[in-house]
Amino acid sequence: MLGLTLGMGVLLALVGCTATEGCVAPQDMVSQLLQRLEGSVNFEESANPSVLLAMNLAGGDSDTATHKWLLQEIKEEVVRRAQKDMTSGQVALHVLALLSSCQDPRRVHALEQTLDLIGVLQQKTDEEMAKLEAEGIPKTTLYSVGLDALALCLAEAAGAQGPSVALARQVLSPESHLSVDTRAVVALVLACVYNYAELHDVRDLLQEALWTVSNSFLDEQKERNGTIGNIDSMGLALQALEATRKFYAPREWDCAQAFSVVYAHDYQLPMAMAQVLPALVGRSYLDAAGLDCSATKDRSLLNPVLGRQGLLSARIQVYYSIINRLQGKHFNYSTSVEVPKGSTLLKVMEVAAEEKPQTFSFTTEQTSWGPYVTSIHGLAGSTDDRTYWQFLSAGNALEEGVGTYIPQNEEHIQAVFSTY
Ligand code: B12
Ligand SMILES: *[C@@H]1O[C@H](CO)[C@@H](O)[C@H](O)[C@H]1NC(C)=O
Ligand SMILES: *[C@@H]1O[C@H](CO)[C@@H](O)[C@H](O)[C@H]1NC(C)=O
Repeated sequence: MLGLTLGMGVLLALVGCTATEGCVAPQDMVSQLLQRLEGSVNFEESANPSVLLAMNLAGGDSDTATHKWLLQEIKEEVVRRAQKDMTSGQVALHVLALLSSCQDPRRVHALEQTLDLIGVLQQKTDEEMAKLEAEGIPKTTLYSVGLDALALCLAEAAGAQGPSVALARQVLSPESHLSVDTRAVVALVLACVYNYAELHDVRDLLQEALWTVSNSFLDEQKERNGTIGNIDSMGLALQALEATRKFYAPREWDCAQAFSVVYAHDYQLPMAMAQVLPALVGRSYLDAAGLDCSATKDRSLLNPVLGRQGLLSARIQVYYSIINRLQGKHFNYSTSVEVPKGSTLLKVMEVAAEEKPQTFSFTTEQTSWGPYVTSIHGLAGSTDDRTYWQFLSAGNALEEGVGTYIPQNEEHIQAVFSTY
């Protein structure tokens, strides 16, 4: 009897292992997140390619009105804006979204035009690389260069290897302090390019970089009881660990520990959900080009989940300072504002600006992660100078944007004009 039970246990374990490699979240959790992500799509705003990519990777139904709208909008957006107004990274995300929707990014048809989006991406990636080689920093960020090379690699287009070699050197350099998010994207692209690299030196370099990044993630997960970076870098970090197994083998990944951190979090931001969903079904952006294009998927979904809870009526006081000691005329202004408990930092800034418009007026721009603060007190961040308004609380950089961060009573928030 005991023998039989043990035998069954081993058999079941083996089945679980071969079917899924062990790292898949419960189906109801996946459906719930997918539903929430789909519900976040706003037909008044521009379509977010990361959302379409995540829906496709997580096996969402491609026959829904939302899915069709996203795909159509993305094609139109590409034809209208890719060449002129998109950064290289945005073009790359659109390529990934199209690949995952079984569309050919070399021939995007919309608005009675046809565009070779791969050609556009190659050109923009060349511009990033030219600046990286000349000045040591790319036109935008290394994160975006990672996305560029990843999209080129998955589309089997030329031009992924050069950036990958540069990125591998960056992650191995002791001087570069790349964020978890950036290292995760780099790991994804290196794992893709590794399959195509022919030169031994190149393969060795990529392998060493992959080994280094994946082991640093595994070490951090172990040290911090499941967390790698912060909650919003978990999605990309898990995707990277999923995709780089053979580079840290025979070391094993305790994915259950990492997944439990994700399960314990109540995801609200569409971008955060879009980055974590693929990992929860055991996939990564590397699978974007390999989805079964003939299959029609049908999946019944659960009811939408409610958003934020109702706010309490109590009021709190928040101290707010804006500091520029970097550029032009320096300044350092402080104020204290009262807002309803549970208000976002954006609300605090709005109240400060209402009370003292001369000093605290600011502007924002809508982005994939929500409102991004572009200027305060007439001073704007700039990609050319690599400046931005950084937000801190008690000296620590916030891990959320102003549209979601909720200050506590008596908290002191600083906006500091900084470089990156
Ligand atoms: C590069 C980057 C930056 C760069 C962007 C500069 C540039 N010219 O590219 C800089 C250093 C300026 C930056 C700033 C901040 N960032 Co940032 N950033 C990233 C990173 C690594 C990649 C984004 C990217 O390039 N995507 C690819 C491109 C193609 O897509 P995109 O839609 O065009 O990307 C734009 C937006 O992402 C926007 N952006 C970048 N960061 C943030 C943060 C917020 C809150 C918003 C609304 C927009 C935004 O800038 C990108 C380029 O224009 C992500 C990591 C991730 N997992 O996504 C974190 C990330 C988005 N950032 C984050 C944070 C917290 C911030 C700050 C609030 C930090 C702070 N304490 O001040 C500030 C924003 C403050 C403000 N002024 O509103 C968090 C957001 C988490 C959340 N829950 O909201 C992330 C997820 C990192 C993390 N794991 O914590 N960031
Ligand atoms: C580690 O995580 C587990 C599961 O999430 C939790 O039960 C445990 O208390 C945590 N331990 C520490 C030291 O944080
Ligand atoms: C800003 O001014 C306050 C006093 O008003 C001071 O305590 C603080 O150190 C100043 N900060 C900077 C960065 O100059």
